[in-house]
Amino acid sequence: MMKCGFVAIIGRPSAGKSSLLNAICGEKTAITSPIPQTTRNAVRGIVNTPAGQIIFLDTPGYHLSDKKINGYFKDSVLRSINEADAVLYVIDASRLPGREEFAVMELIKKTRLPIAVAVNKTDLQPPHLAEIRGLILARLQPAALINVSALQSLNIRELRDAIMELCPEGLPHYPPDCYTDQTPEFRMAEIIREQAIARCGQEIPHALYVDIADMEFTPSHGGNESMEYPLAAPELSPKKLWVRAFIMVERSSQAGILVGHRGERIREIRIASLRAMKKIFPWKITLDLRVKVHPKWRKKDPLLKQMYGAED
Ligand SMILES: Nc1nc2c(ncn2[C@@H]2O[C@H](COP(=O)(O)OP(=O)(O)OP(=O)(O)O)[C@@H](O)[C@H]2O)c(=O)[nH]1
Ligand SMILES: [Mg+2]
Repeated sequence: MMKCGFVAIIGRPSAGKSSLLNAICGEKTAITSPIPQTTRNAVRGIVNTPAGQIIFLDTPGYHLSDKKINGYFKDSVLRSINEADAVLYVIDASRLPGREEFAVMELIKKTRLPIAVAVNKTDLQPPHLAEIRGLILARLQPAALINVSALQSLNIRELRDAIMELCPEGLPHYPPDCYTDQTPEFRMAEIIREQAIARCGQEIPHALYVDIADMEFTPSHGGNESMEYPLAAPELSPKKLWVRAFIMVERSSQAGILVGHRGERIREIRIASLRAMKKIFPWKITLDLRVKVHPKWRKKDPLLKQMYGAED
């Protein structure tokens, strides 16, 4: 009998959840960066093997903070847990667990779902590895506890197979050639955000979001363009896509940094984004990318709800 299950990926910011998802999927499904709190939405990555299908829900890093925006991220973690048949707990083995890590363990324990633990970043030869494994075993009863490296793809297949074991029996939810359910619009915004984060300092990443303002195909086919997955192969799609996007920041000083001297930085972000888009979309894309200031957007509930809230 085939397996099919939803698996929530839970862990602290920067534990390597999204990197691990990409390693397991073998596709770049979720954006990653060294800045904590990169992931903001529960992003789905789908893995198919002869044994069955796993639908991973990558979540924002679980973070103890009272900021308004963080409440949305926490809710997203809880919603993913509610939807899940099992939990993949990712822990960064290069950091000794503290208060926040123990809070994550508590949260996971409370779910009563089967747990697989990925002890990540073992490529860094973490000195506290044995201690961390001991702490996990003392606090959780994981069905699997596996040392991995998302960066070097160590033990990824073992982890994947162990997670499949935890999934219930069932038929696949998605066609086998799907590896994500994100809309092209969402993925474009994420790609631009990743490239912007990679090119600015520590504080700006949290202050920016990307707005895809306009998308238009030429030649147009009456506006009813199919953007359903799986996308057509490039040779089957002679269409051109024109996209206008804004990188939104909170202050004009941040806008200045993103634009750069004579527009150098925004140009780099645009070119790198196009390069990344070319790898996953079948269309020839023209990107009009600008920076705009949206003061205090992180305090505005309607926007936060629209971007990071529940779907309905
Ligand atoms: N050395 C090493 N670095 C890793 C590994 N996995 C991830 N990283 C790095 O850790 C940083 C965070 O990775 P992400 O995958 O974005 O982490 P995340 O848990 O999704 O973070 P949030 O979305 O912010 O919660 C990035 O700089 C990754 O390159 C690993 O196995 N080894
Ligand atoms: Mg992430």
